Amino acid sequence: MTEVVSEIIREDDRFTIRAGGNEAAVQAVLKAWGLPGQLLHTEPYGNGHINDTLLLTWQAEEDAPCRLILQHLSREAFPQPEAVMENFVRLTDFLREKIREAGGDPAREVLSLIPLRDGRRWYTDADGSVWRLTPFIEGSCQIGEISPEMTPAAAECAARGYGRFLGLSEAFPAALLHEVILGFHDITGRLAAFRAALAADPLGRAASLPDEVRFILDHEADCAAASDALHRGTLPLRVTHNDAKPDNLLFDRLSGEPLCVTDLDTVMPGYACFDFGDLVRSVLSRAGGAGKDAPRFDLSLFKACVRGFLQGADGSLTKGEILSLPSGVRLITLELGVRYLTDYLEGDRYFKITYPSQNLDRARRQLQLLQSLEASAAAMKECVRACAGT
Ligand code: ADP
Ligand code: GN1
Ligand code: MG
Repeated sequence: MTEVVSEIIREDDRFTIRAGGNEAAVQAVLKAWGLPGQLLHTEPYGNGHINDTLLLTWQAEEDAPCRLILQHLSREAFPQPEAVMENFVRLTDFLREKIREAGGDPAREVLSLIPLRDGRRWYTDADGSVWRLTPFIEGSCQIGEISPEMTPAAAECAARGYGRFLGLSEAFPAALLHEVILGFHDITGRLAAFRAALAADPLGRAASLPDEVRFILDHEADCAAASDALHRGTLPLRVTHNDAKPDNLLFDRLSGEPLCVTDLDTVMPGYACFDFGDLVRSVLSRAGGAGKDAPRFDLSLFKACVRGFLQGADGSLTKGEILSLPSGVRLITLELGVRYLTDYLEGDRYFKITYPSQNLDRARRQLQLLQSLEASAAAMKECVRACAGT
């Protein structure tokens, strides 16, 4: 019997997936693929903050049921979703070849798109919204399944996955990628957007945030200097993932090793230290446990991240890039805190929330983490110096 537990609802150009709805919206979208067989089951999947992700169980005629991932791209985050998909196709076609050359299994180690009836690789609906369908990578699991606690071994493993991604993408001409979100890691631009949100204050939320606002504004000058130093031209621009958190990696269920990097929507030219920064801040945030203690620096987790990242990148990082890693951690942590707080001030239009002050809570956690990172700057520096051999 067909069991469908979700409904996709459009509200002000955002889609919401609600449990207990009907299957009509999913069925309508799936028509573009014209897959033989029938939909058995649909459920919301993953804990992404941006796109809508559904896990489908599909009965293809005589065969055993298979699982598919159907995703709707966020219009708020990606005003040019077709550019996102062009990046996806170009990079995954390249990675497939690399993985094949390295003797790997491209069907499991890189995402692939199921083509539509007419051969196109994604579906654009009548409203210009983009949908994509990928085979679910079987035999894979999430970080929490390989290690419920964020241990150094789990952190090292995740870091190896993202280091490998940088290494494998090294020969891909980064200039072929569209800049799908302008100034994504332009921290100065993010601070300017924060100031603008603070001035506009459409919901009257600014008055209740004096400490957070002061903390952020106190960081403006340092942050501009650190960001200028990165842009001085000594660091190579490479293909970076730009959302390098353990949640966006799949691991092999049997070996526990990183298997496939997912969430390729923000692949763009960037600096290695930004991916490393995202990884470390998400590892440390997760180690604290959401909603529990404030996240803080942990040297053994940091060392594990450095070790795994360098191992995965397999010699492709320059000495300058290795020395820049701590800067990436501090900048990305501040940047995400600023992004969450900006969204809170603007009325939670960008990051999905499940309760009203969630973006404020998320921002506070990043700012708390930044305080702890600043107190540990010397330890981070010493660790990367030793790795860079200086
Ligand atoms: P969002 O942009 O909303 O974060 P993601 O692309 O990260 O969405 O997908 C959400 C979750 O689904 C991620 O945890 C990812 O690991 C998992 N996922 C995505 N595609 C696949 C796939 N083809 N097979 C298995 N898991 C997948
Ligand atoms: C968003 O979709 P998700 O949860 O993987 C965001 C990232 C943030 C992350 C914080 C396109 O990623 O930049 O670091 O939330 N993605 C986009 O968890 O803005
Ligand atoms: Mg994601």
